[in-house]
Formats: sequence, structure tokens, C-alpha cells
Amino acid sequence: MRTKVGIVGAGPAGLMLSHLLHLHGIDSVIVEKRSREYVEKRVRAGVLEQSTVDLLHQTGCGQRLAVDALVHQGIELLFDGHTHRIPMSELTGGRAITIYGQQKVVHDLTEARLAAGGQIYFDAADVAVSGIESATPRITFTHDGRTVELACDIVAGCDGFHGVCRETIPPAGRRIHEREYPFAWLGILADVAPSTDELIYAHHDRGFALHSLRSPEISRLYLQVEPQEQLTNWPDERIWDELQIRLAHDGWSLKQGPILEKSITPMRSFVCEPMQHGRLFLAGDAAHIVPPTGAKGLNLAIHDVYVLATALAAWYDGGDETLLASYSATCLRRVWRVQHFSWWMTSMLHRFPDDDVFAQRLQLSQLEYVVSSSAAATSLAENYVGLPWD
Ligand code: RFL
Ligand code: PHB
Repeated sequence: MRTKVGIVGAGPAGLMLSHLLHLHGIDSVIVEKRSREYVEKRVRAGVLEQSTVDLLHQTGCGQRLAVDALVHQGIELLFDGHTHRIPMSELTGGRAITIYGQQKVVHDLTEARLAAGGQIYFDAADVAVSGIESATPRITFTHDGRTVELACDIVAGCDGFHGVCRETIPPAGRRIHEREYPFAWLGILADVAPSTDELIYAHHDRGFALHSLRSPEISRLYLQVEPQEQLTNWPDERIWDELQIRLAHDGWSLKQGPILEKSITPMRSFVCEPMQHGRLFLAGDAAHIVPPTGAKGLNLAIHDVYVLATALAAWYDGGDETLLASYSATCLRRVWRVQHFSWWMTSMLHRFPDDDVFAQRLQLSQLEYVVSSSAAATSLAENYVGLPWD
């Protein structure tokens, strides 16, 4: 089999890349190791930046988004028992964030690809990439019991942090930059109306907590926990008790309901530089991970593939390699900005095991500054809603 662009992974990056290439008239095939059902049920991100939303609309994938999504113009920071609102839209010339679950983005993009005749191999086993230093890289995999070899001009590694593509770059061809944090997030999805109109990011002596949501009926909440924590230590009642303590503030109460899903996510910052080797281009979590405190991972993945699709269109359309050659550098500029913002939000809001009173006072001072200085609040707001794309 042959295609122009072979894409490994049907997450937001792989699906959006395939969709954008199709709009440029460029063939692609997606190879995904999980089932369609699994990919569409995986609970993850919920906050979309303005530019991500704009791209979904501009490329014809915004019908359900227009109906179901919730637009938020501010967030709340809770510390010392009081909430303080950051009026993001006011501070950023009207930009906002949109609450729309990642599963819905994945579902909408999958539908768009399949409706346009796009080819996605779900349940592909033994996926391997070879020949990335040649002009004919290949993706091989097993599907329905037969071995498939897909010859491509380009391979896009959109297979997430645990994928196989990044490892095909020879060690001398990549530099890894990494930070692990001494905590994880326990996240729940709960069948209860959110107790807040806007997201609440809470700094607390017992650790960070976040109240987010998915719809007017479904809440999404997170707790900072130990890095090696097991879900078995967290029966539903303990989760709600801890959320009640960390999110408590005057005149407010947290509504509880049945927990539909729970999971624990380790926190890390990770960058692979460069994001390209020969004919292999990495995009999204395959190339970089940010701690979720800034709500950026999915948005960064969408930015990467927008840059890649534009570069591939210029290349196929007349052989201009300039944009492809600068793909990695263009993406990494944004990646490092977002890395800094995500690290900064994480550092300001979490409890670190070796924190002394001095470190806690510094965090509180930073929080007070952010909510009282319009310069500092604007800096948070413009990064949170997403700096404009180049
Ligand atoms: P994905 O979504 O991991 O997709 C990769 C796909 O590749 C498949 N795959 C393979 N396929 C074939 N062969 C192999 N060998 C393969 N290995 C893997 C996988 O099955 C999968 O389908 O990566 P992508 O597309 O780069 O998208 C990145 C985002 O998923 C991620 O950055 C976000 O979820 C991060 N994130 C958030 N991002 C935001 O922008 N806003 C948020 O509010 C936000 N909240 C979050 C988050 C991530 C979280 N967790 C669970 C990590 C909250 C949480 C709790
Ligand atoms: C979410 O709704 O899942 C969410 C919101 C904000 C974050 C991370 C995750 O910073």
C-alpha cells in the first residue's frame, strides 16, 4: 500500500493532521493501535484555546461544538480561603476558553475523516516505522491477522508520549529535556451539576485541587496526590471529603454525585528536540508533554499539526521545502513558551514535599500579586487563553 503521509496515532494530533491534509488535497492513512471505541471514550482534556476552536470551525468540524461547548471568560484562583477572579476576556481583548471534552473533539474529527472517505486502521498491532532517513519511509503493522506495509513520502509520529515513533530517531539525533514532579493528579468525572460557573484552581496546605466541568450536568474535578498513589486508596467518599476540604470557601458548597470515572495521571514536563528526523515529523504528545495545570497539551498538539499541514501543502504544491525545514523550530518556540507557563502554574499552585514555610509564603505572595496587579493578571490570562498563532 502507498500513501503520501502515513500517520501513526488517531488522537487529536493525528486526526486533525489527516483532516487538514485532506482539505489541502493530500492523501494520508492513519494507523491506530486502539479500537475506535476506546479512543473515543478516553477521558482527558477539556479546555480548548480560542485558536483551536477557530480552527475546528474554519475546517468544518464545528457543528456540535457550536451547540454543546461552554465558553468561559474567566477563571477563579482560590487561596487563603478566598476566591479571586481573573477576567481573562477583559484582559485579552475578548479572547476566551471553551469547555469541550477531548473525546468529543476526537469523535467529531473521526466522523469528518470517515465521512470524507479517509482511511483509519483501528486495532493495528505491532506498529513499526522504518526507513525514516530514506525518501520512502514505511509503517508496518498487523491488521485483521495480516501484515500490512504502508509506503509513504512522510511519516507523522502522532502516537502520544508512549508511542513508537520518537524511539526510531537514532539517539544521536535527539535531545530529551525532562522534569518529573513529585506528585500526580487524581481526576474524576462526576454525574452532578458543576458547583461553579467558572473553573476554580485551588491552592491549599493539603495540596492543589481543581474544579472543572464538562457540561451543565457533568463535573470534572482533580486532586493533587502522591506520585505513586493507587486508586484503591481512594474510595469515592475519601475523594469527596478531600475535595470538600481543599475547595471550601465562604458562602459556597460543593455538590456531590456518583463518580463515573477516575484515574491517576503522573505529572511531567518533557521535550524532544528537534521534532523531526529525516522524513519523520513528531507532533503533539509524541514530542512534548506539559503538566495539565495550564490546560495546554491538546492545544499544542493542534498547533503542531497546523504548522505541519501548512508546510506539507507548500512542499507538495511546488517543492518549496522552507516551511518543512523550519517545522521543528517553529513548533518549539511555542512549545517552550507553553512549557514555561505550565511549569509556572504548577509551581505556584501545588504543594511540594520539601516546601518549607518560606516556599509557601512565596507561592502566596505570587498568587496575591497575580490577582492584584493587572499586568500580572494579563500575563496569566494571555497565556491561558493561548497566545496568538504566528
Ligand atoms: P494522544 O491523545 O495520546 O494520541 C495518541 C494516539 O496514538 C495511539 N498510539 C499508537 N497508535 C499506533 N501505534 C502505536 N504504537 C501507538 N502508540 C500510541 C494512542 O492509542 C492514541 O490514540 O496524543 P495527541 O494526539 O498528541 O494529543 C495530546 C493530548 O491527548 C494531550 O496533550 C491532552 O490530553 C493533555 N491534557 C489537556 N490538554 C489541553 O489542551 N487542555 C486540557 O484541559 C488538558 N487536560 C490533559 C488534561 C491530559 C490529561 N491526562 C490524562 C494526561 C487533563 C488530563 C488529566
Ligand atoms: C479539565 O477540564 O479536564 C481540565 C481543566 C483545566 C486544566 C486541566 C484539565 O488545567
